[in-house]
Amino acid sequence: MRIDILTIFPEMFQSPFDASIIKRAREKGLVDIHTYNLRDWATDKHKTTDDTPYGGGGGMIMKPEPIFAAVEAIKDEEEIPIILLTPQGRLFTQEVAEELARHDRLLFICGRYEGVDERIRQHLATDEISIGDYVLSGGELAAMVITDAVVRLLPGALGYERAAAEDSHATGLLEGPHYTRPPEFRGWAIPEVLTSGHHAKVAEWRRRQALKRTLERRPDMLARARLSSQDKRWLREMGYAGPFAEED
Ligand code: ABV
Repeated sequence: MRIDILTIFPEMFQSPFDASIIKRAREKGLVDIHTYNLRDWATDKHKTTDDTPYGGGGGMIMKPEPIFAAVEAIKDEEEIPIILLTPQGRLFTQEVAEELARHDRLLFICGRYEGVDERIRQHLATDEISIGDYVLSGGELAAMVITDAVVRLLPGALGYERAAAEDSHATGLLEGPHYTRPPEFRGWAIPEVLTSGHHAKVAEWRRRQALKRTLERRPDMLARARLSSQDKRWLREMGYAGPFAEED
């Protein structure tokens, strides 16, 4: 996969993309990430990328010309997703990450909070995404969050680790508690079942813990989760009175 990122702050991307899973995925050739400084497509001597809003009011608005010129220089013939990061976009979820991971290329435009010229969303962007209902200063951190969530879904990106398909949110449930050595720490022992060597009992315990934790913390997720009849019986025993999703 190739990911292109247009930003006025390319230096923000260096450390996050040079560590951990993204670094390894880049080294393995699973993803090729390029950041571009929008100022390189500004045409005036001050390399201006924003201007005051028509009609007055505060804040600066990102100008259309450098963004159109940059996108036209970076993408060639093919139709590729041109994703504007904006608080007005559709909410980013694991499902959106899975959708983006199926593309061969992605191009992110990092807007600033005050806004971008409307002609960019009308005539250039093919998608608009927000990472949550809170205010960021610009789209850069959103582009990093989305890149991380997408890259770890690429086949081979997780190496030894558990398949991404088993993660919280991918399964539609939160995970239950995890433990590692020592078996007793400051008088706190781990649950006995985990050292029993009884794999079926461990699997059942984990599933019940995941259901319990989701019920306690994110009962809204239970209405959408893929659940067996046994899961549903356990949840009813635990006091869940809400709806379940249709099975497929
Ligand atoms: C993009 N907030 S996405 C640009 N949740 C500025 C703010 C912002 C985004 C999001």
